[in-house]
Order: sequence, then structure tokens, then C-alpha cells
Amino acid sequence: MKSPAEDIETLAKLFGLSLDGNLPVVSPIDGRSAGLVVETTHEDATAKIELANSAFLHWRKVPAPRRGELVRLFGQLLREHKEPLAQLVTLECGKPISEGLGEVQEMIDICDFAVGLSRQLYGLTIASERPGHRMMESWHPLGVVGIISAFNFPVAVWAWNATLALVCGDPIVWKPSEKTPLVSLAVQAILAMAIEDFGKEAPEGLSSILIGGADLGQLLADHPAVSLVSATGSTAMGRSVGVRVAQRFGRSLLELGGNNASIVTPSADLDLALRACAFGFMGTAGQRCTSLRRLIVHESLHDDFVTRLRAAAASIRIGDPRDPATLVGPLVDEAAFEAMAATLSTARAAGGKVTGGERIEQEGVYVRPAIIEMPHQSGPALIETFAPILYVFRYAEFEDAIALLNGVPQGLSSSVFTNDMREAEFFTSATGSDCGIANVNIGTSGAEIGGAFGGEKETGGGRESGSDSWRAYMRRQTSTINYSRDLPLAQGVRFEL
Ligand code: UN1
Repeated sequence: MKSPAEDIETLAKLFGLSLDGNLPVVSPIDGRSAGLVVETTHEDATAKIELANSAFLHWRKVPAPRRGELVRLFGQLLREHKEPLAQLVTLECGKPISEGLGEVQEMIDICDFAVGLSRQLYGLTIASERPGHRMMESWHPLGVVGIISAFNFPVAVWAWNATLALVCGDPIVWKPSEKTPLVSLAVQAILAMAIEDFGKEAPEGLSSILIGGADLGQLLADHPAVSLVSATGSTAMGRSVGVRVAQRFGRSLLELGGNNASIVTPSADLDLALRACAFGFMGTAGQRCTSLRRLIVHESLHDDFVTRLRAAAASIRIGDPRDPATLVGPLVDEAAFEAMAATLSTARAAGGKVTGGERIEQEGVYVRPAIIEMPHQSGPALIETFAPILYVFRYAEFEDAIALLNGVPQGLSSSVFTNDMREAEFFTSATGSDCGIANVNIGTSGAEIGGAFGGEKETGGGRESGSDSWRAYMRRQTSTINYSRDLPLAQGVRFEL
């Protein structure tokens, strides 16, 4: 196999990207620098936001189904570039190639969804209490949308936001993770091609990108022209961005840390549950916000099930994510390994029994997934460590399992493995899982784009992608129209001159 740097060079050429700049492009496959990209200065970032703001004045006038046509062209180009784009995802964030392809597929899917949506930005008509009056609700374009995305889904999560924002009439400014600048630039280049094909109805500055660190995210959060800031990342990042945006009464959409759990019950299909849990906690090397982090198993199955999971973790194929046989790639960088090692030692100190978690001797950061039996759900089990670590707990009563599942500050994804209809219904009811995502007989990760994606509590409350998430990207207007010759006041108030 070629070195990651050689592959990156070939792909950069293919997408017309320069590797001559000042910020390093590092592949987690070997942890080495493979070139440089140009950092955006604060001056340029401000100019891009201001240009996006003038683009808004034009783009909001283009009919929504026409805006959808731009996204259709983009989706078409993504189909044509699926393979090389997936390779770049894999090279820059280290996820196995089948997941890289899945990520680009997720972009294509959301394009299709957004194209359909461009003809379905429906409002309501509402019965007025006054004779000769009509009430209605319209959804109008909102303004510039700032998108802050994370390294682990470097392009799909941007696409959830970007495609919806574009059909909703909003220009976009993107601050990708500084760990994945090149694939972001490649996607920006593909969108530029779509804009070119679309023609001059698309104003200059409709889509732009800010390459660099957290300071650029802050600039986006603080700029009054950015109507909505959609941010994906850690709870700490969301706390900072959310407060900054709220201070200027901007809107934010936050998709932050998860601490996702699955319950395995006595009636579960255990082979299915095992595969789902194995993918949930080891897939993407535990670096998804939906990764399985806590497993709550009925006491009658606990030991057998955990033994099987330990065997899977001990034998799973870890290595170069470009190799199709690899199921677990590297952690993104040394800092990720340090965070994992620190969590494992805190867990040990708290009485946790750890298996796995060793570093594998080779270039890059490759680790054996770790399983921890904790005496209580406390300490490290209450925080999100972005690594393949699974805490296991046992339960006796189903209600206790639900209490454990809900007993953390985060509320993104959850699932139950059961064939008992009562348990399944209870789990998805108002008194069941408190998460934004509650699955039955499916793991916590790997959601489809059709549903609203996001979670409660410290996960930030935002909803992206499918269902009616588009509403976050539009402003709602209520209109009451009087087609009578009288002026009755609401609530029967009298005001006769
Ligand atoms: C994320 O980790 O930020 O449901 C998003 C999933 C993916 C998206 C994850 N479709 O796991």
C-alpha cells in the first residue's frame, strides 16, 4: 500500500487542491504530515461572512424549488466523486473505507431529501376567531448559516446543515475541524462546480469555508450577520458557542456530546445484540457521538454476554483503514490516546475492572477497544471520552435499567434489545429513554438521514437532518389577513373612536 501522504497528494491533485500553505494536513493512519493548507485570516473570515450576508439578499429571492436544483446538481457530482471523496475521508479522519463510503452516501441521501424538501417548505393555515379573517404561517429564509463541524464526520454532518440551509434560502459559511481541512476543501470544490453549473442565479459568496482553529469558530459565533450557528462537537465547545451566540440573540443548533447506552434484556436476540453492540462501541474506533459507551445487561445474561463481547474486542481486526478487511482504524491523534489512557486509569482507580485498551505498536495511534466493569455508574462513566471504551453494568428490574440509562448528563442516543413488546413500548414512551434517539433491536449509532438527529440535556437540544429539522433554518412568520370591511379586535376588545 502507498503511504498516506502519496494517496493524499494524488487526491489533492484530483480535486485541484494545493498542499502549499501553513497548516498541516495529518493522516491518522501514520500520524505524519502530508502537506499544508492555507489558514484563513480573521480579516478574510469577516469578509467571507459579509459577502455571504450580501448573497442572502439575492438567494432568498430565488424560488425554493430552483434552490433545490442546485442541491440536485451537487448530489449528482457527489455520486460521481463518491469513491475519491470517501478515500479522502478515510485518509484524513482514519475511519475504515466502508464507513468513508457510507459517509459520502449519507451526503448523497441528504441531498435527495433536501431536493424533495425544496417543494415542501409548508406553512399552516389557522382558523381565525374573527369573521372575514384568515391566519397563516409562512416560512421565510433566515440569513447566513454558520456551520462548525467535527473531525469524526468531517463532511456528512456539514451536508445535513448545508443542503437544508441552501434550499431554505440561506448562504453558508463553514468552519470544519482543523483535523480534517483537506476533505472539507474537496467538498467545497465540488459544491463550487455545482454552483458553476447552476449559473448566475447563485450569488457570489453563497458558500464559503474558514480553515483554522477555534478562534474562527468564535468569530462565526460572534458575528451579528450569522443568523444561525449550527455546531457539532464537544459539550465544552457547545457551551462556549451557545453562550456567545445567545448573547447577541442569534440562533444556535447544538449537537454535542453523547454518552449512549443499550439495554440487553432476557428476551433479546443475543447474536443480533452482540453484533449491534460490537459495532456500536468499536465502529469508527468509538469516535462517533452516537458510539455505544454504556451497556446495561440483565443479570441472568451479563457474564456470558460480556465474555462474548470481550472476545470480539480481543480479536477484532484493527489496522490501516484503507484495507477493506479492517473494522477498526486509528484514533485521530495522540491527544485522543492520552484522553483514553487518562479515562482508563481513572476508571481503574474507581474500582473498574478493565480488559483491553492497550496501544498497538505501530505508527499512528491504534488501540485495542476496552471493556470496563464498573462497580457504579459514576466518575468516568458520566463523561464522554471519544475512544472505544465500553462500561458494562448489570440490572435486575427493567425500570432500574432505564434509570441507569437516563442517569447521565447527556441524552443523545439509546437502544434496547428485547422481544418483549411491553419493554419495547415502555422504552420509547414518555417515561422510558430520555434521549433524542431511542431504538429497538438496533444499536445506538448509524442513524438514517430521514429522522431528526440530536439529543437532550448536555447534548444541546438541537435537531438536524430529517423530519422537520429544516424549520431551524427558516424564520416563521404569522400573518392575519382581514378581508372584511370591519375591524373586530381579538379577544373581543372594544376600541371605538
Ligand atoms: C456524529 O457522530 O456526529 O448516526 C454523527 C450516526 C451517523 C451520524 C453520527 N449517521 O452514527
